[in-house]
Amino acid sequence: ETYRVAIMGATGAVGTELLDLLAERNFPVEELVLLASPRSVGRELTFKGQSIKVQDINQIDFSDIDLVLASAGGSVSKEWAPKAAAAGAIVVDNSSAFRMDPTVPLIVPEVNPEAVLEHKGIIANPNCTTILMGVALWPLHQYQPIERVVVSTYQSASGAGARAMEEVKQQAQAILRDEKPVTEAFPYPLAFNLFPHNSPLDDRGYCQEEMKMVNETRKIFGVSDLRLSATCVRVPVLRAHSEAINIEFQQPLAVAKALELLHAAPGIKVVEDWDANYFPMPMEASGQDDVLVGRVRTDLSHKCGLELWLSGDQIRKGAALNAVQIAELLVKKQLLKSKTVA
Ligand code: 2RA
Repeated sequence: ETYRVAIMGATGAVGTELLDLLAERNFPVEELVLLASPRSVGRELTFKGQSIKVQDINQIDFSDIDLVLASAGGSVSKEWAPKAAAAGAIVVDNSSAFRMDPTVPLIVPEVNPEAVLEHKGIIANPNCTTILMGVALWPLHQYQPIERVVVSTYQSASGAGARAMEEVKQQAQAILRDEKPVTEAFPYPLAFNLFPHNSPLDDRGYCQEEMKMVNETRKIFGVSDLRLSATCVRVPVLRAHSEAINIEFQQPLAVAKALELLHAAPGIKVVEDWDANYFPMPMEASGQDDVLVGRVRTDLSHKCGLELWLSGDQIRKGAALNAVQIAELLVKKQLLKSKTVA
């Protein structure tokens, strides 16, 4: 069977990665429809050697679409995902609009693939930081329930979009010329700098990005009271996030056992050479499907504690790849129906 697939936000950093991944992974596309904001209408993108014009979302009849991959921001998803689902399409939404909706499965295919069976038309893609952490923690949690997590993130500019990636490069050039850097995509200069994630803060002093890691991980793991505290930081890196994760278990977990579990787990590449002091780096994680995990060590301050470090491509596994893997799961479980008459 082949499917009529629409990409919402086709010209963004995640949108273009979705298009590339559908081709690279040979997803069974009958026809690809590209949707973006009015200012991008008419632009042409290439899919499998074929040039496709970006269309205005207002002109689309979703009753002709089987699958929508949405990455155009929360307001566009809020308006259009329910309409597309009502017209019979299945929507995999990368925005945060529906992630905590109890009728919407929130899925990391390596963690909770079975949740696709519960979809009511919309499936939510978790936040990038949540996906990368979930892939790494799940194999450990399955072996030995996790009591508590403390995570610090080192988030790339790509999390704020393609323009932000350009801006940090321009800022670096400006600073090297002793000029004042332009700050539009970020509130402060990011080049040669870093700052706590600038999403809105709550009354406990946590920002939305940090609470996404808490609430989304609880939903994906099915552990509503999982104890998790996050500090999210934006760093001058282009497209891969890194995370320092401290994990507390009910019983001590030996490093050798943890490494055995991580080596065997899907979506993970263990990267550690202690003699060479070589561990996951964002520069190496960029462009890869796997989450790179390393520097696994016992927490010297807690006998049931374990520390690990990871780097993962924020645009790929952190967004577009996870969404395409959910779409592949829908096909595999015969949940995606083609409206194209055979
Ligand atoms: C960020 N995770 O990195 C958020 C949105 N992609 O800012």
